Order: sequence, then structure tokens, then C-alpha cells
Amino acid sequence: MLSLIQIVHFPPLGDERGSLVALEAHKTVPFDVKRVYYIFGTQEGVSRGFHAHRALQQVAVCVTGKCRILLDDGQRSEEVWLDSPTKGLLIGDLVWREMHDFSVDCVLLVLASEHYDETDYIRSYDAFKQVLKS
Ligand code: T46
Repeated sequence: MLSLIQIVHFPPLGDERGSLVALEAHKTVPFDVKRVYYIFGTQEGVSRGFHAHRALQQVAVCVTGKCRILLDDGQRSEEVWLDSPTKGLLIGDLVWREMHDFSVDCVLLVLASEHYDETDYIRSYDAFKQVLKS
């Protein structure tokens, strides 16, 4: 069975000055990017997410700091630490996601395949299970 955790490795373009990562649609990111957002300043002990999307592809990367992501497809859940600016996590549709244990310096950058649409969110786990059944 395929892992729920699909990591995308971003090659660092480094030289003596430091590092640079380029995120390009259909190259390092496997879809057209319509939206970019980032989460920062997360208070200690706060978790986020707790929803799934009906039709949305995303790639998430901690450009600084780290956080722990839980993904759940209704049958199993898996966790991964995003702890490197060269380590992206591909999150597909109909996957429940939770983000935990943000470091104080965490900046979680997310590239999304669609514009923001609140109707695409499934914000209750029971509703998520119902959608999976239907
Ligand atoms: C996801 C995880 C990884 C907007 O107005 N536009 C946007 O593009 C986004 C992403 C959010 N919002 C509004 C909606 C809420 O009023 O910002 C507020 C916070 O959003 P939310 O509670 O959904 O944030 P998270 O951190 O729980 O989830 C976010 C994304 O919403 C979600 O798609 O997969 O990060």
C-alpha cells in the first residue's frame, strides 16, 4: 500500500553565499500553482488544520523551523516532520490533515492548486468519513 506521506525533495541551489530553492509548477511542484499562503507566529501548543479538501492539491514546506503533520485517509493515519526548507509534503484531496508542534520560528509555506474556496473544506471528521463513503 502506498504511503500517505509523499515527500517532494527540492534541490538546493547553493553556492558560497548560501542556498536558494526554486519552486516551479510542473517541475518541483506537480500542478499549476494558483495560490500561495504561509502560516507563521503560531502560538506554543496550538494545532491547526483538522479538515480535508474535496478537490485541492497542495505542497507544504517549512521554510524555517519545523512542525509535525498528520495525514489520514479515513483508514489509516501517518505522520511526518517537516523540518527542512528542501523537504516538501504533497497533500492531495480527501485527506484529513492536522498540523502540530510548531516551533516558535516555524514558517509553513503552502502552494495550492486552486484559489481559496471555503466550500471545498470538510471541517468535521464525521462529515469526512461520510464523503469517503459516498
Ligand atoms: C490547509 C492547511 C495546511 C483565507 O481567507 N484564504 C486562504 O487562502 C486560506 C488558506 C485561509 N483563509 C482564511 C480562512 C480562515 O478564516 O484564513 C483563516 C484561517 O484558515 P484555516 O483555519 O483554514 O487555517 P489552517 O491552518 O487550519 O489550514 C490551512 C489551510 O486553510 C488548509 O487549506 O490545508 O493550512
